[in-house]
Formats: sequence, structure tokens, C-alpha cells
Amino acid sequence: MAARKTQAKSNTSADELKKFYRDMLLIRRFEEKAGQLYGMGLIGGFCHLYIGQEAVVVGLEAATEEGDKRITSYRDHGHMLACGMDPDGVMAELTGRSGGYSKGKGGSMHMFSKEKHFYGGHGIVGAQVPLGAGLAFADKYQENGRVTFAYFGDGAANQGQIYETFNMAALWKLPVIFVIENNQYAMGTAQRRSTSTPDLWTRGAAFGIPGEAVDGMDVLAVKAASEKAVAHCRSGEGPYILEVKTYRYRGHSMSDPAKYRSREEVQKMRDEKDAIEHVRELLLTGKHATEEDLKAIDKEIKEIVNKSADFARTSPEPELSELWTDIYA
Ligand SMILES: Cc1ncc(C[n+]2csc(CCOP(=O)(O)OP(=O)(O)O)c2C)c(N)n1
Ligand SMILES: [Mg+2]
Repeated sequence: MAARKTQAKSNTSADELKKFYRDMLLIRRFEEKAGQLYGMGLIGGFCHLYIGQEAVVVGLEAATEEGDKRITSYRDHGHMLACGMDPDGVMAELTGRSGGYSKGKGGSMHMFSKEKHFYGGHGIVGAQVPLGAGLAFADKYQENGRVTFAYFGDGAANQGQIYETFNMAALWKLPVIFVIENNQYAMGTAQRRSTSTPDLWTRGAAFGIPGEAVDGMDVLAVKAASEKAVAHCRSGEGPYILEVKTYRYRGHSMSDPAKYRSREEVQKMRDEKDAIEHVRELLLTGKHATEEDLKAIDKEIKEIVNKSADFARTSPEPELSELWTDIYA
């Protein structure tokens, strides 16, 4: 990895750094495996990988408490793993098997876990944002002190429904953190080609919603920003916007020919900004872990991911009788 300022910040411990390394690596290896299964024809439909963006969700989750909620777009496998959903159930949903979180009937973009307070997985760009405000409305109504994380992309940030939601969330002081995962592209459209201002976090100004931008390739910076945003929401001050600057290494989805950016651009991010390498370096240079310790974590993750792939291949397809269950009619 090329030179990068890697000073350990004081708001972490060796154990937490190791947990960040482990949690981010789980997402990366899981997604690499999903990409392989897709290539083998075992996953059908759309499949949007989260590789490169791991520090966003892992850093944000570090400030959550039991009962806090999360809702996101179709680029959702990382969010599921980061909030503690079972890799077996997620992978089996990708392969459309009965052991999946939606019994194999939802696929990559439509998984939920009531237990982990994960409200999807939404294929319609931006649709999850007003739903996220609705979750926060319920929490405010019940006065339970919970916070909702509503994630969306830089492309979604240009939609009208986002601003209708900002208005209501600010008016009613809803405990919702709007997380803009700015990975610089909306499908093949670079942010500079679609967006009038580069700083998306300032978009709340018209509604009196505070916010900030954060380096989404630095998990410690994301965690610190998340703590601040959560404290703001829990104290009853209303919504907060976090624009997390990140980058996706893979195509928009598995069927993206990636003609809109150069290989060099992607390689430069991988070499200079990779979030997992960053934490690895902090662990080693700070002598919080040895190469052997990290190898043990790598092995553990590989086993978890291989097991999930085996489960996803061997779990049976849904019974025909399932065609008529779990549907609104
Ligand atoms: C309402 C709607 N319009 C268009 C699409 C097609 N579409 C799917 S993803 C996407 C780009 C969204 O980009 P961004 O919000 O930056 O999220 P990212 O994919 O980068 O995570 C588009 C236009 C859609 N799914 N829904
Ligand atoms: Mg984007």
C-alpha cells in the first residue's frame, strides 16, 4: 500500500481495530464469493457488490445500540452482514434457496431481518429514504430513544422525494441519520456530470438539517462521525446528514461493462485508499496484532464464507406451494 497517513486515533482500542478488520474483511470476502457464484450461474437477477465501501457501514454500525434501525438500497449485502445477519441466510437468498432470509423469493435486493432491525434491501432508487423517515417517526412516537440509519447513494441524492423527506424529518425532528454513500458514480454517470454541487451534505441547509462530510475509506473517521450524528439524533435535535465519501471497486452491478472510468482510476483507489489495508497497517505498525494474528482472522473469515456458499448451494429451492405465501393479495 502506498504511503498514507495512518495515525491511530485515540477513540479506539486494539480489540475494536481487530473487529473492524474482521467485519470489513467478512464483507469483502463474502462479496467476492457472491461474484464467483454469480459467474457460475448460481445467482440470478441483479447483484450489486459493496466491495470498496466496507468502511462506511462498519464505521457507522460502531455507534449503534440494540434496537437502532437500518434501511438501504439494493447494494445491501454489506449492511446485512455488518448488523449481524447470518452469512448463510444472506448467501442462500442470493442463490434463491429456501434457507435464505426471504425463503429464496426475494433475492439480493429484497431481504429483511426483524431481529436485527434491518428493513431492506430496496430496488427502487431512493424509495428507502421516506420509509426510513417513517421508521424514525414510529420511534419518536413510541419515545423509545432509537435512531434510524437511512442509506442512499449520490445518484439518489438528486431525487425529489429525498427533499420532501428532509422537510418532514426536520419539521417533526425525527431521529434519522441520512447517510449519503457517495461512491462517485450512479451507474455509469460520474457525480460531476450529474450534480450541481460537489458537497451533498450541504443539501440539508434549506431545511435546517446539519451535516458533514467524512472520509469513507477511514473506518475510524466514519465511526467518530457516526457517534456525533447518533448523539445529535438521540438528544431529540432531529435529523442529521452524513455524506460518506467512498468508492466502489466493482461495476455498478455484475452486468456493468465499466466503460465510464479507467482501470487506472480504480487501481489508484485500491492502492492508496483501501480501507481494509488501512486498518491492517494500523494494527501492524501499532503492534496491536502480528501477521500471524491477521492470518488467523483471514482463515476464520474464509471458513465462514465457504460455509455460507456451501449452504447456499445445498439448501433446497423453495417448494411450489410457497408461490402463494407471503404475498399481498
Ligand atoms: C426510480 C429508479 N430510477 C432508476 C433506477 C435504475 N437505477 C438503478 S441504480 C441507479 C443508480 C443509483 O446510483 P446511486 O444512488 O449513486 O447508488 P449506487 O448504485 O452508486 O450505490 C439507477 C439509475 C431505479 N432502480 N429506480
Ligand atoms: Mg453512487
